[in-house]
Amino acid sequence: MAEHFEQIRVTLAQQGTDIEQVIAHIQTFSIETPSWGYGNSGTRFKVFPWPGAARDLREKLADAAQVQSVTGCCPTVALHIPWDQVDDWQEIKTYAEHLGLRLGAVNPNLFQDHAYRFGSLSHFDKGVRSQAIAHVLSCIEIAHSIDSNVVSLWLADGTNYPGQDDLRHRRHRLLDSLQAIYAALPDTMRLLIEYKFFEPAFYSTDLPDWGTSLLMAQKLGRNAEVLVDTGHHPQGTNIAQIVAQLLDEDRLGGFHFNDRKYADDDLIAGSLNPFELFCIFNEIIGAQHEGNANASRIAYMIDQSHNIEPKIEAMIQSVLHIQTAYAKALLVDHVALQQAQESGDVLGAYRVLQAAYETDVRPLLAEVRVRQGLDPDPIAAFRSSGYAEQVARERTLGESVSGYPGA
Ligand code: LRH
Ligand code: MN
Repeated sequence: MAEHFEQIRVTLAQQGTDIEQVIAHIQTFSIETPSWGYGNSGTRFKVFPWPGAARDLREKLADAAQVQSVTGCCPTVALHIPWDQVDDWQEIKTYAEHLGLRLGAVNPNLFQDHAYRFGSLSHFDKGVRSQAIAHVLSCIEIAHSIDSNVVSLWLADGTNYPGQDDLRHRRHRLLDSLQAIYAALPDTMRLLIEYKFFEPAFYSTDLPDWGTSLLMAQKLGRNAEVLVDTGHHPQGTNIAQIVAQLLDEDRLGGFHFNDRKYADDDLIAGSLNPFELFCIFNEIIGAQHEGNANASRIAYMIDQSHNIEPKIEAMIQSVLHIQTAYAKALLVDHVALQQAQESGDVLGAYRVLQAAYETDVRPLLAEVRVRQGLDPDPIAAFRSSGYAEQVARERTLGESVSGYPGA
């Protein structure tokens, strides 16, 4: 491992990159894990209960603390309301801090109440829209009470048939509702607007793409930004280019990392398209190199459901994939890249990225973990902890509040 690390140091030095700077960036890079990724989840066909799966917020936080203890880069946990609703937010905030965690982005749920058959913030019935707005305002209250500065909004709103509703009227209603929400947002908080091109609506979705979310964010104000869920695009979409555009518009609020082969599969990030993840980080680090302010305030979050695999280990694996893509992107020789780009050296430019992408950064990440007093191999550390077996013994398959239908 050490000689490999030395080799990376020398290669970087040759391109004028100080490996200590790279390590410093990796040490400050953090990834938020989703509470709902630790509970039982599935598809519309089946939820396979996992022995020892977290059944409530306390157990989800305890499992997230395991991920933090072996990776050292996941200090916050995203919440979903009402899946994670509790009576005493101060008590759970203290419990999280006791575990070495902080409570992160608050995700309202505007897709599971019976009232939302025809939508929530875009619904034609003013009463339903008010109910939905009230729910988001209560989530802003929760975020305030747990010192979280992010409310992350995804809407299932849309239609299933042509003519079912007036698409411009839905847009007007959506903007009105978002403006009522934005008016209640403290200036210290950000509203992230997530988009998705389809599902559960199958004809039109009211927030289908980055452009629609960006337009809404720009109409609302400075604290409204776009959230990019990597599983929410039509096949063939160049997500790295969307990232470049949002950075340029200073409205890239955050990510929901996961991976997919077909639709919104919510699989382990980087498990199918690791080069896509690398290209996304290359855009962010390239912008950072040019002083883009947005690039240093991005909320990196995971949004996955682990339907057949062990949930905690899947989360650790995801974190390793994301850290790896980020570390490889830090190795890009930006001077050589710009020279090749501005001299029309197409393949030369590609090979600059390829050189970074094909660098084995495991010794680098291992070094970072050792310096943080961690085991260089988080998966091995977790497996040898016996935690998974312990919770499987302790957590009988009782009543669980995962929120996933049928879970
Ligand atoms: C919608 C989504 C959204 C969450 C949900 C769990 O597909 O990506 O971010 O609310 O998954
Ligand atoms: Mn998402």
